[in-house]
Amino acid sequence: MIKLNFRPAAVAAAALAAVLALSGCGASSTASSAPADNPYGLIQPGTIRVASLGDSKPYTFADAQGNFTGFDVELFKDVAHRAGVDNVVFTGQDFSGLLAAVANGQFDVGVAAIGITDKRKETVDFSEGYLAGYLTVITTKTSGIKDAAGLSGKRLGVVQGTLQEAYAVKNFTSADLVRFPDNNTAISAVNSGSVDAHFLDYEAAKAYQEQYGLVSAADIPSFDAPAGFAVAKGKTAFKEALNKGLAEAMEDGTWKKLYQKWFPGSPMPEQYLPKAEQTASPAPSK
Ligand code: SNW
Repeated sequence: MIKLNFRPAAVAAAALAAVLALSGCGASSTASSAPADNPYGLIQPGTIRVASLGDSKPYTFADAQGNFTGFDVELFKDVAHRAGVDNVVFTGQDFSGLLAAVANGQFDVGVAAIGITDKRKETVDFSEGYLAGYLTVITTKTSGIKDAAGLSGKRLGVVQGTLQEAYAVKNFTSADLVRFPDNNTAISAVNSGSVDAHFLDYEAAKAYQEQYGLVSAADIPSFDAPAGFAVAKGKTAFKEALNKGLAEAMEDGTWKKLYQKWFPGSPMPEQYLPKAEQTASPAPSK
């Protein structure tokens, strides 16, 4: 493959490449080509492999044809395009394995309304936040559960590895937690009566309420853990390109357009709107 050619510049470049390879300075050990061809250290240069979820409508889900869509999916594709990558491949995973799969290099990024927390930052890095909302308990019309206190002695579903699981362990101590691999399985259990309620993200809860006539019993703010794109630690150029694309998508109104498309009628977190549309008055200048 390498043609030997003794022009001084080529020799110098080859020597430099050898030094970089020996010193491990190729940024990412998973990069399969030189950093110059693969500035983001992608698993396959030119393609972004995304770990996602097939059943978190309207954030991330697979449609009837098996194509991934939803707010997070469309926002991520837009941001990837701004970063110069149009080939974006989504794969459905169980939530519990998602961050580990990103950390160990099976995927370039995790996109699934993943809340940014210090605990998760031990495993992966995150882009800036792009969504801040509520965690919601949904139940049947006949369960009698009207609020969080009503969960006492009841069987409550959570998806393994979610913030809902952590919150329930800490705060719903008198509920009987039942762990599920994904939302669809948990909602089937609610509908069949084998659990009394399920605890999931606000917009996904809304979608299931509409689909199955379920009702919300509690909304818990999760604004301190806004969703971000999860990337392997050390992929700084990739993370920064995503952050730049995100900021542009927010400033030019793309974020707002997607939010209104996928979350119609939901309260809009102001911090992601174009600066000119944010009403919070700036600190008075003296
Ligand atoms: O923390 C929230 C955030 O404020 C926004 O509402 C989007 O969802 C969250 O990131 C929480 N999401 C859960 C989590 O990060 C569940 C993710 C999922 O089921 N896909 O664990």
